[in-house]
Amino acid sequence: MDLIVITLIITVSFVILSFTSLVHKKPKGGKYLKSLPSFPFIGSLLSLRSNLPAHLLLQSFQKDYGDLFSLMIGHQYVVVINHYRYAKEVLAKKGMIFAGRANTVTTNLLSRDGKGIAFANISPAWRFHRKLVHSHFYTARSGKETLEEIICKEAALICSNFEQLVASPVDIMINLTWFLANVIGMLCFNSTHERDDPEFLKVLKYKQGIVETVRGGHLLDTFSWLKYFPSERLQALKRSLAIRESILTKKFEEHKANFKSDSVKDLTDAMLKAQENAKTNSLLPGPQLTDDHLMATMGDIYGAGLETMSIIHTWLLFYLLLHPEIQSKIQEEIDNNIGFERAPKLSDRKNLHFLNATISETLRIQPVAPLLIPHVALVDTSIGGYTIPKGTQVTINLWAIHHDEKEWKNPGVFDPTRFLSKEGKHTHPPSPSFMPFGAGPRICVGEALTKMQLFLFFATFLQRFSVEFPPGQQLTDLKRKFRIVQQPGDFKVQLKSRKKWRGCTP
Ligand code: PLO
Repeated sequence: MDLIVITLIITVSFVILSFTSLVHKKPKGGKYLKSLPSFPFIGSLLSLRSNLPAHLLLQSFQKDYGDLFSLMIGHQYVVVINHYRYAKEVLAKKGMIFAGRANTVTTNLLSRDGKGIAFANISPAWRFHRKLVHSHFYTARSGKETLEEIICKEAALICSNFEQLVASPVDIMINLTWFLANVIGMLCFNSTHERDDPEFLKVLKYKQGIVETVRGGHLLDTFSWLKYFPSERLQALKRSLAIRESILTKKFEEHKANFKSDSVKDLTDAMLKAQENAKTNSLLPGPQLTDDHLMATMGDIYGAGLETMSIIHTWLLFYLLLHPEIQSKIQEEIDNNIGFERAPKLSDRKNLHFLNATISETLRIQPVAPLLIPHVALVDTSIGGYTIPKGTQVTINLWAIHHDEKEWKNPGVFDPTRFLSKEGKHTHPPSPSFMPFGAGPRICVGEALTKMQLFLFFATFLQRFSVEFPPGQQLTDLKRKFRIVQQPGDFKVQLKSRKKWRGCTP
């Protein structure tokens, strides 16, 4: 780096240092949380240097700092929660007070400056976009396939595809992602991809590019002025976003050209219809239904639908490989309750207790976003009686909550039976320390979709197949890549068509 840049960094740092020390003084008289050691300008960064992923590092501070403590990231006051009691206070009881989102360089780029759903601050428009998605996903739609029909059709298709792949080990992640992309693609755009469609491969590429660069606790998100300096990470994010932009814009323009308000086929049409209605209905938030807003929501839903689903399906499949006895139990349940004459349906959920328990246990042991997305206090408030000034960022350590030894016996052990009653029924979580989709006003919009999809896919899959590690490729765990989500490493499986299924294929 040349001298001018270094001098610039030092000057800017001092300006910011003096500015932040004026602005971020905590009001006197409050009851403040125990804090990690913190220094001017860098905050607690020295204590945060570690090879551990952030959720494990923050959990490790629990011993000395308790379930609720604070730290400084640069000049940002951050509160960390490692216990469900405080998490519920923030997410549910005071959900509206803590419903803000942090303003960071990378999430601002991703969300077109805070638009859409996941990274937008709450507002009537944000609520409207959420409702639109919710009602499009879950409300019965006349003349159109239901969510259940879409998932069942795509699950049957991928399973027929798997039939061709039983001869040799299969790269499972890409195949699962293809199926999941088709479900969310149908919901968002009423379209699917062929397995080798170049556009699908481009989607995988940009998705990975975004996940690798967005909000990874990087310095760029701490010191936003760094964006004015050359940054490979920022360039990589911009490149991925440009690919996403070209794909989503194409879909959006096609929808606009063919739009008929009496035939709403997918989420994009539903949003275009709301945009059209807003022209005549002053109760609709017209200024927040511009093309830019719609594209942001589209990007969030398609992105979240694809990424989170592929992570959780991959983990569940991996646990089936690790525990053949769990696999057999689910298959026994399927054989007894569904048989082979028909495909599984959503109404079978009430009978397949072991599969439901396996889904819950996967969501517990491997939270997709171990630190959720940080919440921000919109006004001066409190958590557990401690003073929380407006603007505080709250990081909820879902990993610590789902692995709390006081709440879960041997939390690191995969054991679906913890979600079963004595009679073998899938019951409510045995501990309140379980919130895989968050809680309160910002709870995940895709919660019901995720549970439906996991159930229908694995019921369909296990009716037809068993899975094993390919010979000589036995694993005991997967590598994890922790970013905004925790991605599992790739692995191969050996599919085996079940004898019973082969005998009775409907
Ligand atoms: C995944 C990559 C996409 O291209 C963009 C995107 C949008 C929404 C994000 C999602 C990514 C990751 C998972 C997130 C989701 C919003 C809610 C979800 C963060 C970055 C979770 C698990 O909180």
